[in-house]
Amino acid sequence: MLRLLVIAGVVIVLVTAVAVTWVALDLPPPGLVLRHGLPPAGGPTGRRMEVEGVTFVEIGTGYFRMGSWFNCQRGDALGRVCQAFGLPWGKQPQESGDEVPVRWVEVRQPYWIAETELTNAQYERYDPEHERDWPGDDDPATSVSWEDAQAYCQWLAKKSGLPVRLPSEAEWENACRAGSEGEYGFGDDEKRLTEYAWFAENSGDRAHAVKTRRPNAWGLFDLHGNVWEWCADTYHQDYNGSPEDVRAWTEGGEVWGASPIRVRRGGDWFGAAVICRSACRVGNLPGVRGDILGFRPACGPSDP
Ligand SMILES: [Ca+2]
Repeated sequence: MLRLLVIAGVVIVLVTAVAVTWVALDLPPPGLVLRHGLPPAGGPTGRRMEVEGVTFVEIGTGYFRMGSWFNCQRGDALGRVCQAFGLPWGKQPQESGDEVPVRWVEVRQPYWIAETELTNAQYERYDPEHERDWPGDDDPATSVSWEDAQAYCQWLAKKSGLPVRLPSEAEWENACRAGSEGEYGFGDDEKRLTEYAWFAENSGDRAHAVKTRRPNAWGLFDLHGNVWEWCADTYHQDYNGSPEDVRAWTEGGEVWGASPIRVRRGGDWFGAAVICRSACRVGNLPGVRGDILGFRPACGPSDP
């Protein structure tokens, strides 16, 4: 009997020690390790394709951590009104808010994402009547609502026979992080943002041609800054209940009137560095248009 009690005690101590270590090191859920060893970070597979003038980069399977312990927005009622109108608040530590809980997300199947924001020239193959906010062919197409962006993706899908669509938030954040767990795809040093992004400090109050700042580690441009990018998801106030993989989270979420709020990502030429962070999220009505807001299409399966 005594021997059994000793064995049970040792087992309890061991299990507790492992659990404490797991939490302390913030390791991924045990299932991930058991199935795959340490989770691979994923990244570009090396495959690229061009569809109607749009270059897509294939992102491979793997795991990444989504979210942040900091928030660029207030999480209260006034903050949500400001979110709806795209007004940023300062970066604030958050125990609750729209970038938590930070969590592991799995890319179960490769997906494609455009190398750049969609440009005027690319968008106008679909809509020749599009009125440009920015004059250049290679400037990002703006004044496109979420519905316009959806319609473009559906047009390109039909024309190409490929599953072109808006990226999910998780796909977008994975592409933006490019393997980095810092505030930005290149790490935490805000001073380096000028190398990678057009934003308030260097834009001269205008959007710029795509691919005129440095690419991130996965060869993708302008995820940070230049123009905000629509994602497929409805806007939720936090990540509780979100999918464990990169599929778009479209069940539930915030509603304004009868309309679901949609998510935009990445900050813009007008915004401060804080809103260009990889984890920053803003919700908007899907019909909103403006010269700070565009998108980059994605393609491929998002369901496991
Ligand atoms: Ca952008």
